Amino acid sequence: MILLDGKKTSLLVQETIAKEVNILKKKGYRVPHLAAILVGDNGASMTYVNNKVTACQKVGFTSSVLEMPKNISQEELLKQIHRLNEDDSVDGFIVQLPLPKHIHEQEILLAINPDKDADGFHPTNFGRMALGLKSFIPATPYGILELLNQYHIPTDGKDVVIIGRSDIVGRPISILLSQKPWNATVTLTHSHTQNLSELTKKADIIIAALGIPKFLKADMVKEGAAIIDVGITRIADTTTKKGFRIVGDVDFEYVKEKVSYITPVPGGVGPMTIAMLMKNTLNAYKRKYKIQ
Ligand code: L34
Repeated sequence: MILLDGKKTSLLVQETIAKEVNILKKKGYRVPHLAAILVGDNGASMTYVNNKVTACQKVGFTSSVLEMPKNISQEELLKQIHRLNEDDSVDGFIVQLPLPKHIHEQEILLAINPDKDADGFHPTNFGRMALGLKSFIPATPYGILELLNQYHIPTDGKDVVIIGRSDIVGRPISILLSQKPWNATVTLTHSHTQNLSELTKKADIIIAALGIPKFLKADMVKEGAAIIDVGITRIADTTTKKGFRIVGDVDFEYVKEKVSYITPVPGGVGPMTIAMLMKNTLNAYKRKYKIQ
């Protein structure tokens, strides 16, 4: 079994970006700038945004975080987005999800200038991606593709089963893997899927992105399969310093004995998400200044 090391791979991606930033600097360009809007005080969201800021420092980007109270109005949040849309010093920005219940998420994402949409969540970018046109690819699916690529895991003609149809992970990765150059045969499963095990047991690659800890058991996977675990649920654990531990959607201890490749949680898809957000930000910058 080979562990798909997202931490190590994310560092490789970030090193490449850092080199490019250095070249830009030498040429007298300013460095790329990523902004993030963080609403409320969700612990996980705060950690993820912090990790994004740290990555910006690592690759040499400018970053800024706009922290908003959890009772912010729809109107005020839209105003902040318009401000970032118009701020020429900001190349890309994200609105960290989830948002509080009273906020209309679709309207918020629709307000982001597609050229600055480093998450690729705007319908224009999602539509472009689905048509195979140039677009920002959502960071988590992009990270999964990069991990498969770095470890030379073939997808061409392979059976891929995805568990979970979210707008951020399941749906976009299903579209991407079915396209060229990946050429996989994709099955997108969800809570209404019948006989899920029958499908997963035939899969060469399984992507678990449903958000239920340890959902994918050893008896659901084929010997030698590749397993991508996107789950990152926090479970209370008083024996740890932080008071919780992070558990993936895969029953790792048992599944790992049976498969060829598997991502750990943490240290798998999470760090790749961060690295590919950096890549999207650099791409937004390069497109803006027509570099390459
Ligand atoms: N707008 N909202 C927007 N864009 C995104 O791309 C995200 N996502 C998801 C949640 N909301 C979002 C993220 O950034 C999930 N996500 C994310 C980012 C980073 C990590 C996990 C999820 C990450 O760094 N994970 C570490 C452990 C972090 C910890 O200690 O909790 C890991 O090793 O998996």
